[in-house]
Amino acid sequence: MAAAASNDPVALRDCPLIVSTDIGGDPDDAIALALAAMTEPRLALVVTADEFPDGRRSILARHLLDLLGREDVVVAAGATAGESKYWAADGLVPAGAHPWPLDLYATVATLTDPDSSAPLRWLGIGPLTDLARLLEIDSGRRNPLGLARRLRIWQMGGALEYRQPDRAEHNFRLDPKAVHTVVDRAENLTLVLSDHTFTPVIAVDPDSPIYRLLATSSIPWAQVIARHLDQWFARFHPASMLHDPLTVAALQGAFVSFDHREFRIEPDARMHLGPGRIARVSSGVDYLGFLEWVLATLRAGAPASPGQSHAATDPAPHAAAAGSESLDQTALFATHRTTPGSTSQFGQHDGLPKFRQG
Ligand SMILES: [Ca+2]
Repeated sequence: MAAAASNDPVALRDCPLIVSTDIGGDPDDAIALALAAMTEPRLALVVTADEFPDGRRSILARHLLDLLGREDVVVAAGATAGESKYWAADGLVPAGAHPWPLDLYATVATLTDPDSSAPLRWLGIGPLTDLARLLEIDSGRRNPLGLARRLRIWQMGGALEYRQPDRAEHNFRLDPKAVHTVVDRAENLTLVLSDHTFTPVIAVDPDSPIYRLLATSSIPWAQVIARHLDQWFARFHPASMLHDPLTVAALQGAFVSFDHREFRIEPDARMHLGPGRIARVSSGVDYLGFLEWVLATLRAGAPASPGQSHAATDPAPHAAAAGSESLDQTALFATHRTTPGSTSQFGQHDGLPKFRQG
């Protein structure tokens, strides 16, 4: 089957999708999960990098998916790697909600026929701990699923020209050993580098159309994400960069271009070009097309075709639609963010706000 040998997002569209996330800290994970829930019918499993003993990240993922009408998606609290200082989602889930312990490997096994070679898609938007663990478990099985070969992985993380040369990018830094395991073993790895996600062009702050769309909506899922953003702004940073939503777009073959590059990984997970491992890494981004797609998709509560976001001009009949602003705001957004020489609202700060992945 063509998809078995392919990394083409279109050919892989009908393959099950697993999302690995540290949702609950930087709200870009919650926005990414909402976009995936709206646009990926084959979204099957969400694994949370849940370092809190109460599994709160998995509870938040479960609640958000339920509000988005995706009760069909399984949620599992994953490994205890992460950075507990980043939590910005207090009081956003129903009282008494609790996590459901699941065996991650067994759950992944239910998504596929063990005798098949069909691909599974993996969207990594947090530390690589659970992915590494799955690859290790699988390789030690008498009858492995062949995950190292079958997983098509899109991971947000790594950097070739990190702005802080003395440290690795955030997701890589959280678990360097897992990075080595994944880079050594996974045969189909695509990295959306911080080099391309860390830019104020895709930062959401209280003046952003994306924030206003969510904050002025009465739809419950939109309210949860808006309150989550509020807590993030109040506790950590004045904006949230859309690192993880951009990785969702990359998984769908939209807005991000890639090249095969050869690189090595330091023990602390810093990346350098040169002999070592080869993977597909991001090489360029259509930021404005991406922002229009995010806004149109959230407004419609349903898929907006990449590059055709203006098709969503009709008020969406979908019950989950967040839309209340006119689509004209999309054009304003694009203009606002790209005026040559403009730093938009960031020009009002002494310097760029310090972001999570910094
Ligand atoms: Ca994340």
